[in-house]
Amino acid sequence: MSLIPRIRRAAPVADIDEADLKVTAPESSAAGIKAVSVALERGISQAGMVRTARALARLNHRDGVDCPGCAWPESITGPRKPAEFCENGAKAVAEESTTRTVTPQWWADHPISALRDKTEYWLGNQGRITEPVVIRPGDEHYSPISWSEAFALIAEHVNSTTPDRCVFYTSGRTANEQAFMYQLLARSLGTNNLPDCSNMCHESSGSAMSPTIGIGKGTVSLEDFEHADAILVVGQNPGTNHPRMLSALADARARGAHVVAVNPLPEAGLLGFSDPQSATDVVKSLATLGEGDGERISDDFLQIKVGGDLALFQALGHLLLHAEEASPGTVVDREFVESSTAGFAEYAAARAELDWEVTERATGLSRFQIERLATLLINSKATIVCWALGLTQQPHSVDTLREIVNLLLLQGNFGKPGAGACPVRGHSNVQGDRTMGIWEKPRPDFLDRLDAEFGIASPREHGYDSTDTLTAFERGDVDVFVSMGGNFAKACSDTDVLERGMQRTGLTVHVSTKPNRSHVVHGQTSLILPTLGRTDRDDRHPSGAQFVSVEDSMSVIRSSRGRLEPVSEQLLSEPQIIAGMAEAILGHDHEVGWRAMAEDYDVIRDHISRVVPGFADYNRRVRQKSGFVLPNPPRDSRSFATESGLAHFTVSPLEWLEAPAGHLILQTMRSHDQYNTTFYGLDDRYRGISEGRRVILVHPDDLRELGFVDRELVDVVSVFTGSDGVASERRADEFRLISYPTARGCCAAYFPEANNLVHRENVARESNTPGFKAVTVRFEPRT
Ligand SMILES: Nc1nc2c(c(=O)[nH]1)N[C@H]1C(S)=C(S)[C@@H](COP(=O)(O)OP(=O)(O)OC[C@H]3O[C@@H](n4cnc5c(=O)[nH]c(N)nc54)[C@H](O)[C@@H]3O)O[C@H]1N2
Ligand SMILES: Nc1nc2c(c(=O)[nH]1)N[C@H]1C(S)=C(S)[C@@H](COP(=O)(O)OP(=O)(O)OC[C@H]3O[C@@H](n4cnc5c(=O)[nH]c(N)nc54)[C@H](O)[C@@H]3O)O[C@H]1N2
Ligand SMILES: [Mo]
Repeated sequence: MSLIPRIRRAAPVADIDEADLKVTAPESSAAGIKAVSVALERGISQAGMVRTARALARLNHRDGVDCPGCAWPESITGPRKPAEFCENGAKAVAEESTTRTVTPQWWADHPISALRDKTEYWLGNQGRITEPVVIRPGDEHYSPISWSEAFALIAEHVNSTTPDRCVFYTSGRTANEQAFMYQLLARSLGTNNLPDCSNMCHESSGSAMSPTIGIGKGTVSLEDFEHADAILVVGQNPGTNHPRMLSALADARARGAHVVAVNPLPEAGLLGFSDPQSATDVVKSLATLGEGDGERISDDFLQIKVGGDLALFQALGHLLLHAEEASPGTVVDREFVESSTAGFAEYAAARAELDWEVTERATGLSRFQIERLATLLINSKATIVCWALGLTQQPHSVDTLREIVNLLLLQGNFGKPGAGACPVRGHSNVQGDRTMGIWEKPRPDFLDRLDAEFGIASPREHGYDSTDTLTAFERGDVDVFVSMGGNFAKACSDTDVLERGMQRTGLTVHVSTKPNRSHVVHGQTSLILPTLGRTDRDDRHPSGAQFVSVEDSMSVIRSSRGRLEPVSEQLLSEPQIIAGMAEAILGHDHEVGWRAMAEDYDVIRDHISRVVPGFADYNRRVRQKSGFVLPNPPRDSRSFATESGLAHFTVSPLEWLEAPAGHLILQTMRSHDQYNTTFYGLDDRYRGISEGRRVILVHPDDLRELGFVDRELVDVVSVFTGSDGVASERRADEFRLISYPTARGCCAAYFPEANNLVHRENVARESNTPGFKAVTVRFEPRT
């Protein structure tokens, strides 16, 4: 008997109506009882009570499913909390385990022209795609196609062009096994065109850390939060994007650590927190309990201007050096600096002087606030600096992050308990994808091992990253675009330019779970290949049920095994789809044993164990209860795998973002009710904004100075001077201005609504990450 759930829940009929927008006062504390009730309500409406309970019961538990929400780790040594509950993790699961379906009949009912008018909210909420579909030139609808015909069609397109005109994009939900096969496919074919969402996300972190400390990953473990004296949370909104991090912060604070938030917005999760741990108790007593105010999370909140962090960290470096001069041997870890680092003298010389007027203008902070933070750091024996996208998506991001490395090096905050750099990664396996070789600039030693393992000849020239891909689309240089998850058309910058380019492309292939914008602004021919998600059971293999594995933000590798019955018998796993494409393109007699890998994921892991450092004995170690931890030289042994074997201080010129008169600096961010380009719902609860998304949050004094009023409807115009020296404008119409307590001189809007305002050349230097938090804008009244 098929266990495929028979109850099909209805999808929302209505799309977003911005006229319904509601605005209330922002909240000052995150999580709490409300979080549990909202999450359960969403789960039940998508998947029903039984399926929701089944999915949530095993979330982030040993031998369970790795939460597809974020990359925050679970404890591997300490006691596991009985119900590690996270509202947005539960929503991520509800989104995937939904019993709503997008069937061939659904595609027949919805012409592509009608789908182009829908928002991501409506598209994603239609449900899980049940069968492979195709649209060919002149068609008005996607229609069913068999898997073998789909693979043959891909082969036909790939084999009639050159590898450099094929692009293989990856989104960070892709687990290790499939990521490894996918990069192997691209390289067997002859291209390193492997852009991924990481290029738009934490690439700046890797670009800053690899040359300075010899590794592009964080150097702390979760246990370090139990030993830190000071924890800085900079450019990050954990209450929404990494809610389980709030428990680590609250525990640290309860034992006496100091937590300081640096952010232009007073985000609820940075201010206060109510622990929703015991979900069942909470649900039982929901009717009688009040929400409560929550405990404080941070001791101090520095409301910095967007782009002001480089100035802040330079000022902190100056103050620490100054304090060291006043009482030598008390601040700088001399022994560490002398034995393990290079470049200290140049750094100290560059930070000797400080212009306070400029610092205050660049940061929007007072000298007093910065000195108070410096005092905290001076007194701290172990400091962790956490950051996310508020620091990675600006022209000078790599400089800012190198300045954080400088500050950590000064006090020897590497390789000791309670200290280190903590870039908090986004997608649940984005870090693992890079470890598996999803990278447009692969290291030659990686390719050497790959070639030796498989008898292929990988190309050595670098391929396209995400921004290069956008430019290649614009130039008409892409013939085949394959997307392993994700929604590139909506996630990248300059979306109008990209959409036009994508529509000119010969073939687009989307391996997806749910409909999205990239499917409807497709290439001339387009395939949608439906796949199993993390929570789905993957057992249609000769060797029985399979599991996959992922790497979290702290380099822990763990298995993930889905248990839910898939919504359709037609779904294939990602390894099966990659093998199908590879055999069709490269032939059944290709050197690589594609089929064997797709049938038994142990075979993939055996290959990985011989190609990727740190994965020896992968199949045994991944089956250990707590998985295993990858080597991390700064953390494990205070050593730095740079060319010199030393960690490097660096010197960057001061830079910040300042808008010309009549303009503000716009940052784009996530609401509490979305996952990147997918929207769970329309309630950005902590910020008090619901039922609408086309809003711009502006400080009331800026609103007044610019001559606008709260709730006024405006068109937004961005200004950017490109490499040709020409200032160009981008427009996004009909946004509502909301008076909001953000820092002065800047404003905030939601991603992806504002993406079209970001010029494709507005990127972070060195990492090429789009300047999603550095857009100069002005408002025009609607006439
Ligand atoms: N529920 C949920 N979870 C998610 C995601 C999701 O969409 N939904 N996305 C996942 C992904 S892929 C990622 S990468 C992460 C993203 O996690 P975050 O980086 O937390 O995501 P953003 O919403 O972009 O928030 C950026 C934060 O930086 C602040 N900020 C903006 N500019 C500046 C600045 O110049 N300086 C400073 N100091 N702060 C600034 C903003 O006010 C905001 O609080 O979350 C992951 N987790
Ligand atoms: N303006 C602005 N733009 C941004 C950002 C920003 O802060 N501001 N952030 C950037 C960041 S950090 C990121 S990571 C990117 C995100 O960019 P992407 O990773 O490309 O986008 P997502 O919205 O995460 O992808 C959602 C789609 O993935 C598919 N999917 C979900 N689960 C699975 C699965 O298990 N397998 C497969 N094959 N498909 C699946 C579904 O069809 C869904 O529609 O966006 C970037 N864009
Ligand atoms: Mo991300």
